[in-house]
Amino acid sequence: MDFKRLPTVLTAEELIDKMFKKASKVGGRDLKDRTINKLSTISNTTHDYFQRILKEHPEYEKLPDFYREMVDILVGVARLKKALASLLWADKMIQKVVSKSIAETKRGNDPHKILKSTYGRIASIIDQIDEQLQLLNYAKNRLKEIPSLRDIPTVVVAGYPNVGKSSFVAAVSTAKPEIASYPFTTKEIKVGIARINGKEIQILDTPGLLDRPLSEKSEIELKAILCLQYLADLIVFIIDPTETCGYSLENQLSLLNEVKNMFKKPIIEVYSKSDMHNFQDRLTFSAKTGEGIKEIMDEIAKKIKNKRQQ
Ligand SMILES: Nc1nc2c(ncn2[C@@H]2O[C@H](COP(=O)(O)OP(=O)(O)OP(=O)(O)O)[C@@H](O)[C@H]2O)c(=O)[nH]1
Ligand SMILES: [Mg+2]
Repeated sequence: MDFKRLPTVLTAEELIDKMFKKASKVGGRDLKDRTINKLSTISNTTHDYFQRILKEHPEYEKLPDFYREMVDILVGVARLKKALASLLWADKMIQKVVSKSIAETKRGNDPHKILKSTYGRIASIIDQIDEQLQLLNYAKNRLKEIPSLRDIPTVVVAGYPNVGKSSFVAAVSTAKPEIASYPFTTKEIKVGIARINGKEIQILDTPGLLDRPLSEKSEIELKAILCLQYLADLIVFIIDPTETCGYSLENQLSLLNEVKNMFKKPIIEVYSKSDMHNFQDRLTFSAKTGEGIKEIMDEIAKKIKNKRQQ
């Protein structure tokens, strides 16, 4: 599923404008014929327009868990379904109004009058779904954030904000995440590819997590949780013992415990920023000097191999 291909959606005003402009260019043998042509053009174009949008959206409820829950966090599956249903409704209503007006025109009623009143009714139908059209456009922009993932071993890098997760991912994979000295620099999931013994693995950079109950976690943190829950074959948990990240070692270790209890997945605990400290009770690395990175990759290789052999 590639959410980057969802269509742009016009607002009600833009759509009405587009439809009527199109109809204004339609001709015919005489007034009656022209009116019928204009009306069918409007119903055909709105039908095609709505159907094209409907076709581009997946069946959200049937998406794999990770994607469905991401959509739920970013936009809301129920809201999206409602918006898509409203397009179907508008499509049907417009078809109905137009066929009635065409029949009236054929019966010899005043084409000018019919055209004017039908335009008014179509505009009012489209106006009624303006909010839904705007929601679909919002969804297009939000759902772009959802990464396209491959079915290969997946390592999820997690930890408190600012501890050096992105620096690690940048050092070992093809991803080029933003790195900065303030918390929550990473707001979206970034996917990098790394090679281990000639085989590709995915390494996911995630937003920082704080040690607090799930119900209090922000939208940004929830994205990291979904990766840990649904995508991780292996977790690399990064701890910054220098506390230059701005958070205490105690809080970071408490989050580590929570992650261990919550996900029950193979985990590698590592200290970052080894150029600034001498802690030795875990694997340690420095993204700055490159020290210790190879050892962590070796450990990842070992754990992934074990997992595949299970
Ligand atoms: N001295 C030193 N600084 C580092 C190292 N790794 C990262 N930093 C610094 O730590 C800060 C945070 O690095 P990031 O890689 O953006 O941290 P992050 O965990 O991805 O942060 P969020 O995305 O906000 O959660 C930056 O100022 C980095 O330059 C390291 O090995 N040594
Ligand atoms: Mg980051």
